[in-house]
Amino acid sequence: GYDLWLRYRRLPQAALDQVRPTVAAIHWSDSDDVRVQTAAAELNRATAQILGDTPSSTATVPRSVVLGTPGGSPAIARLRLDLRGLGDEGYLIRSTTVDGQPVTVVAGNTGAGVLYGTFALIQQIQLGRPITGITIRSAPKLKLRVLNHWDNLDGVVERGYAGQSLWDWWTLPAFKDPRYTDYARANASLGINGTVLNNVNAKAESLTAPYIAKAAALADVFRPYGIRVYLSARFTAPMELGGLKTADPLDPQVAAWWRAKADEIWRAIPDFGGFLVKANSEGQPGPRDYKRTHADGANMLAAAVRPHGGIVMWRAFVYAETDPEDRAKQAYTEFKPLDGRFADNVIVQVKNGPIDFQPREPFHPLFGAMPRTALMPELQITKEYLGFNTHLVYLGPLFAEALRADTGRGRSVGQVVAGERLSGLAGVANIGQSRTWTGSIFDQANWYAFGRLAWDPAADPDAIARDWVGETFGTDPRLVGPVTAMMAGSREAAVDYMAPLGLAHLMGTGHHYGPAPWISDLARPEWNPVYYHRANRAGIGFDRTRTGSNAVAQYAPDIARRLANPATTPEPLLLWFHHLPWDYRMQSGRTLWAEMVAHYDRGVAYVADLRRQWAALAPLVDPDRHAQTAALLQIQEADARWWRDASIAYWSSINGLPLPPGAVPPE
Ligand code: GCW
Repeated sequence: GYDLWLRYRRLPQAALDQVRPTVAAIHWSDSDDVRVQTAAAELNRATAQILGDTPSSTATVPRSVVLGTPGGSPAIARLRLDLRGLGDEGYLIRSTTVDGQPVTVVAGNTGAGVLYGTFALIQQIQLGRPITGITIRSAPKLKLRVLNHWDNLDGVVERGYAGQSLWDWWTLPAFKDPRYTDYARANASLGINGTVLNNVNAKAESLTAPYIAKAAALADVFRPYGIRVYLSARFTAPMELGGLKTADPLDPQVAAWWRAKADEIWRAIPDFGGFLVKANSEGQPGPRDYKRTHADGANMLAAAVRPHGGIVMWRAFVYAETDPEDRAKQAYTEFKPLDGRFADNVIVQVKNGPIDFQPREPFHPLFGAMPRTALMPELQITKEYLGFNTHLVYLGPLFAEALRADTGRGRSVGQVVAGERLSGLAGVANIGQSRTWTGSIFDQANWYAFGRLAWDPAADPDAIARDWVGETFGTDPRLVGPVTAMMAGSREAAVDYMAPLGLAHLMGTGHHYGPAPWISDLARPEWNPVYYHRANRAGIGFDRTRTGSNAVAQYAPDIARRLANPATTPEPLLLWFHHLPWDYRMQSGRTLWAEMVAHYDRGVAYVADLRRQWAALAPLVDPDRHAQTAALLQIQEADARWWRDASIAYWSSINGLPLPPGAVPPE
């Protein structure tokens, strides 16, 4: 699994016959742009492995792939390609002729565009698609496409299920593990252009000179792949490292400390991206400790990084221990009044839903509600709440659902965040030292889907899965169709067996693995599952209408109106917004209770089916990857039954109802 989707294996003969004649040679001459050199090297490597021989790279042999920018390559310039609208990172792949010779051109306005175009061309070859007679134009819809690593300096990855952190802080900066290059290749192949190296629960030490030097070494590895490095910053670093008495953002000494720190970092990393900050959230320090606003805090840091062209990603994931308000409302309550108050190099990072990466949440009400503020959605690639690395849950549909959600303001979430100014998408990484990178083969697809959706939030998750399967397992249609279908329904299955019909936050305390809807005695009320499901003899669900917390009022009027009424609330979100009697009549005609049980059964049945389908694919997958996946599916099936049986047992202890007719009895 180490090769990920960059598995450059020889194509079957039929496909080879189609592709081979057109990749006889690679020509490039932007030798001063390292990203073009990277592109050429990658194409060389891919074609050598996929097609079986190394193409020459000199200009004298007949050219069949020409890479470059009009500014750096006379050959590209002569073609007078129309590269308008492609921006700094877009590309054009076009089959044409040069001096009577057929060529495939990969062009961009910058080396980054050439690099991304080259990976797109490699994908065509990997998938056995023709590369003659094609024109492919593509440019990213979002500017910042970044991974957030929740990696601690001691190597532990918070919510990581793929082993220790990839960054070996101990041997950096001297030793640049070749794996860092492979990490960069994988990201560049998806268009990911930034990485935040350390956990948002940040230690001040990450901003000390030794760690800056280590980060600089990683930045050197990533630069040829168009990837910038960012760091999570601890708000009280001026006190912990600088000996100041305060971290008050309006204190001139504090601001001066951050300016000097920024200068120091940019001296070591000239293309450093900036800071990510988790402030006043789950015990982290922040501007509220000094009675300042989140805008005050963010803008002070923004001023420090501004001279270097840096940015600040400021998280809106806040909920206070002392605040009795519905947790789902708190970020909006705190941030909405700050609209228009953030500096223009600040982007507010907002989780896709209002609670915390649950199997299903409605979209966050801040999207569309802060028209004068750049917002970037944060998705969780690591499956903290979706079965860690053991469950086969393809997150493409979850990500796409979040990005396509209609804000009620004429545009989807993906569209409102794709502004002219700063824009982006953050993904909490699922990567570690595991040989498979992500702790399982299928979790690689979630990294992949994140990257593809950051490039184009409107992309179709099933088409993304299909590409991933083809690149990862090969293009045999007997495999691609079934595996893509297995993936397509897997997230809905997880929702069914974990948290159907809009339920959320039912998981075990601390580790977040497995069911524990009965927990009611944790120190903070909003950590208890009972806070969220509110089940009693009369019914179940969280009333977020006017008779309850009125969280619906945070949405645009049309959406709010629909969500205020159970009859017009989408059933998958029903219990997120409403407390309803167990015999509430569902669209299927079943009672709510019978419907819940049917969902649990459906989820378990889906996983049982995954196992059967995967077993049947054994002849088409290499034994190692097949065996690992089969073993994990076995765990998943047991877990799905556990979720179902424990949940149903608990709910029926509360509602006193028997299992509905036709339900599968627990084991
Ligand atoms: O989901 C919660 C996680 C924490 C995480 C926090 C956050 C990094 O359980 O582990 O802390 O979210 O997003 O800040």
